[in-house]
Amino acid sequence: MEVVNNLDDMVKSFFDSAPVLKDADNISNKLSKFINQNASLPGSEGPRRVVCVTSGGTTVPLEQRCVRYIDNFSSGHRGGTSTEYFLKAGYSVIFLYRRGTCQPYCRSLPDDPLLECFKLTNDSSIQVHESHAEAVKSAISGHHDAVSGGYLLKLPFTTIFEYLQILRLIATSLKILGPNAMFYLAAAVSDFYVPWESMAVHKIQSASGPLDMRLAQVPKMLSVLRKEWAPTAFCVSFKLETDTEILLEKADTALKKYKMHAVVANELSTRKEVVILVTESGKVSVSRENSQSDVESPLIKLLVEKHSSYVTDINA
Ligand code: PAZ
Repeated sequence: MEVVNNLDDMVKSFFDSAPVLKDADNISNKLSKFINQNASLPGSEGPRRVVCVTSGGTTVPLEQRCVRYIDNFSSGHRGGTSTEYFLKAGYSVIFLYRRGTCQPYCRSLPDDPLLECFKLTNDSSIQVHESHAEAVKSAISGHHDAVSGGYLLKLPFTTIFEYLQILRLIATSLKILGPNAMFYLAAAVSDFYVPWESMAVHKIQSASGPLDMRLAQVPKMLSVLRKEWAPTAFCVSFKLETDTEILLEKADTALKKYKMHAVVANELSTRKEVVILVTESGKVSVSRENSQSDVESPLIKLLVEKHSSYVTDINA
């Protein structure tokens, strides 16, 4: 495997060797329609703002005709919940999510909603179970209002290749919104991958003995996003660690190194209860009010305020 060190070369090599994105034209068309529509809609302070929320984890395929892949734990809860709060705050949302992970407005539904929420009546029509009626109604109406109103565009990904190719399409399309665009990068993105050209084509055979595989480093696209793809957008990235000792230091480094406007630091076991918002002006601990509420509610409120100040400063 050729080792590429310089960031520009790593980025070029990643995209040049990635498998062609299926449906790229369709995704681009959906994006331009959504962004143009929203660019002409008024928001509470100037034009309507659009946020790209990324959610869930990327997979790293080990074979081109993929049977096995490396995955991670992310459930998409953060992204799905945050999307609801951004919509509530008057933003339009491009929800870039891992197929099969949590969806906005579906948090109160059981794991298998189709089978658990509905029942067949004696005349074979379908009825909602009384116990799930409220959750089903609120999921359908929240989702329907957002999608049919043109405020929510959902784009799925599975692999690291799809994720970064779609993120690039979104970022370059959002460039026209300048500072009114926000990136809220909550997806758990693989740090390592198998380059497509060095990947086995067929299922790796166990008879060949222990597997020895070298993974390349995924280029740090946050830098590219800030410098090239959407240089005036407001960018929020996430930092997850399991060791609290290093969490804030790593978040600080990410803020400076990738020139983020904010970094949300969270620890694996407490991520639904508390996060720390790291910005140039300091660190703020953000907690949920009680066990029934969401930490995303105060977090998005704070970020919306920070985004507003950013837009005002840029326009001044
Ligand atoms: O998806 P989820 O709700 O289970 O978890 C959210 C999270 C921990 C993936 C997110 O808050 C986060 O920190 N994302 C970035 C992870 C990273 O450092 O790569």
